Amino acid sequence: VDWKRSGDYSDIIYETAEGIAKITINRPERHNAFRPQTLFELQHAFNEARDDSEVGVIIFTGAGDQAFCSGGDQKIRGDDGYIGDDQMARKGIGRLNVLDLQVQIRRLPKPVICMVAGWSIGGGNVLQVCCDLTIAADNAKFGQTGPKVGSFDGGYGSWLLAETVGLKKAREIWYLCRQYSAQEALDMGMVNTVVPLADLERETVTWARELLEKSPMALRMLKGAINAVSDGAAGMQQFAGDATMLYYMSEEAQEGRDAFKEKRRPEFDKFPRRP
Ligand code: 2NE
Repeated sequence: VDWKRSGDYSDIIYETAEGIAKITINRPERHNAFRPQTLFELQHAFNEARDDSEVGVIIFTGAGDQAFCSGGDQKIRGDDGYIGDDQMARKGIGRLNVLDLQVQIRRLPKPVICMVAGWSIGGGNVLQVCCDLTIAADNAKFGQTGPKVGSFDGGYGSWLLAETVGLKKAREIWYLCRQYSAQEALDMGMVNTVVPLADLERETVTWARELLEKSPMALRMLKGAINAVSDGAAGMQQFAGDATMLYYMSEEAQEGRDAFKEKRRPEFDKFPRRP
């Protein structure tokens, strides 16, 4: 794939090609642990991909073949969150802005494929769980570490994981902080497939191309529908917004708009009252 790099980022890489955006966490010296700046940049890049009408699928990955992401950068963890170099940090205030990124991935109306080589650990694995699909290399290793390092994710990290692998397995993963091979992750339904490391990007791009052949609106509605069940009112809000968008695209809704602009009564009688 002839990736074209764009954007001015320090912690990530943003690339596009053939209708695919690839977003890479680029801190391999820390197994791609994230700091506040990483998350600001990821949020920006995911928005770019959302707004680019040429992009239909997003691949989310980590630089190198040792890790997708090892979660929050413990070396810059303060007493109330992760300390960056922004105005909050100057007041000694930390951030947990990975939670905003999780929500953003869930709300993004295009499929996000997580491409995992090596470690997918802690808050990194929660991001993996939030993605729509996951392609794992055979060297991938998965796990949560919260109870070991003084952290936990009681949101998507807990109950979306439980929805994905079942309650008993989710408790085991969180309570015991064990590490699981790619094959074990596949067996418990946490990833979609496992491929040799050398084939990881090729296979992921194949999945992305397959998605690009499908109806973008159908994929958007399916992502919203599947997420709505576990996202409660917020999920329904997004789904309802999509229903409004589809209604705006109908002649019936456009008749209402046109009648207002032309200062006449709308002629809704010409539209069938569907069963
Ligand atoms: C991932 C793991 C098991 C890998 O072990 P190993 O032995 O293969 O590598 P090593 O030597 O530990 O790591 C390589 C370098 O990356 C750094 C290490 O410190 C090391 O650098 P040096 O110290 O040698 O210079 N590194 C790795 N992970 C890092 C991290 N998260 N922060 C900063 N530096 C890191 C092993 O490295 C490991 O267990 N890592 C920690 C995983 C972890 O506990 N993550 C945080 C969970 S909490 C979280 O993410 C979170 C949340 O729960 C809720 C909200 C927000 C965040």
